[in-house]
Amino acid sequence: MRSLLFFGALLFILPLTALALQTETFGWEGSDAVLGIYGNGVATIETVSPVYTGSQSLKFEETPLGGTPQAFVGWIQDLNDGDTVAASFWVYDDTPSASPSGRIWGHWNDDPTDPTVYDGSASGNTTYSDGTGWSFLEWEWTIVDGHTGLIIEGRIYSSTEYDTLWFDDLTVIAPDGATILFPGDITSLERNTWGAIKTSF
Ligand SMILES: [Ca+2]
Ligand SMILES: [Ca+2]
Repeated sequence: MRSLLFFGALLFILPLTALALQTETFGWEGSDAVLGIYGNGVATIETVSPVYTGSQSLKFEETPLGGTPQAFVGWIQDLNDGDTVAASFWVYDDTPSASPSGRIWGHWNDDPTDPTVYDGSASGNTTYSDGTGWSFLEWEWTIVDGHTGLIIEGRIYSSTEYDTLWFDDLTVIAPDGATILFPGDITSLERNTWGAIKTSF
C-alpha cells in the first residue's frame, strides 16, 4: 500500500515538474543590443558577420581597455530560493588560447526596474570561449539568499583596445513563475563605474 501511494505520488509530481519550466530565446534580430553594460564595453547590433543564426548578432567591443566589460543580455525576475535558472549562448572568438575570450557569468539584481542595480556576484562558468569560431557556453544558477533577480552577463576578457566578441542565440530556462527580460523589454542603462553611479544621484 505504501509503495502504491509512493508510485501514485510520483506520477502526480513528475509531470508537474516537467511543466514547471519555461524556455525563451533571443537572437538579436531586432534593434536592441543589451539591457545594460558594466565597464568599458560598447554593444551594437552586428548585421554582416559573424552571425550564428538569423541575420544579426550582438557585437561587444572593449574601448577603452580596462577591467572586464559585461553585456547584460538577460534578466530573470520573480525568482525564489531553490529555483534554478539555466542560460546559454554562442560566442564568436577566433583567437585560440589568446585574448579576447568570452565567458557566461551572472550577478544578482533584485530591483524590479533598474538593470544597473548590483546585488552581488552569482558566479558563472569559468570556461572561456575556445577560439575556434563559434563556441557554446552555458551555466545553471540556483537561487539563494533570498535573491529575486538574476542578470546574465556576456563577458569579454581582452588585452587590446577594440578587442571584440560576438554573441548570438541566447537561451534561458527558468521556472514558469519567473519573468524573463531580454534587450528591448526595458530601457537600457549604462553603469560604467561606481563613480558614475554615485555622480548620477
Ligand atoms: Ca541572430
Ligand atoms: Ca580567444
